[in-house]
Amino acid sequence: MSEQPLVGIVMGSKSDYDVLLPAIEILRALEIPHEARVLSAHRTPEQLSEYVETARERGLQVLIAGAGGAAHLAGVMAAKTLLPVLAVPIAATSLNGLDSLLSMVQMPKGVPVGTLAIGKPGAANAALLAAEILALTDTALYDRLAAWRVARAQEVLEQTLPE
Ligand code: RP5
Repeated sequence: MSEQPLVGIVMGSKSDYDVLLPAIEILRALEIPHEARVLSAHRTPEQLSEYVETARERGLQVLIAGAGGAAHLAGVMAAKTLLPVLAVPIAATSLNGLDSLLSMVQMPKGVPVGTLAIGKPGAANAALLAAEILALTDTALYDRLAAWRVARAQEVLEQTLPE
């Protein structure tokens, strides 16, 4: 997107991209400027710090962190910023994302991480929650979000079952 990004999506590996795609698609659909980066809390700690520490001055307002395994990414990011950090646990190990979920949701008191569901539903909801946060001060976005919600309800009402 050419506009100044408002939402920054960080994933621990390119292998997380497919799971985070629903978040990117929703941000696109709601016309929310965003950016996505691969940065790892343990493999690129300095670059991750630089990204998060400069996020606010670069205009970002919400951060989304997606990671698998021990998934310390979101907590490390939250430690470096007062921007809201929304976390998406990713099933990347034999524990199927439960490891990431517990890591993200069990942040010690004082440094919050808003943790969503494991996998693609969590990614989609992270984007929607980011949109709701931004819509607090953006009435045009609020209207787009309301229309999106109405469209989802309409989809359900139009569903038919076999005779
Ligand atoms: C985590 O380890 C990443 O977020 C990813 O979910 C997982 C596996 O990473 P790769 O081995 O695919 O790079 O750090």
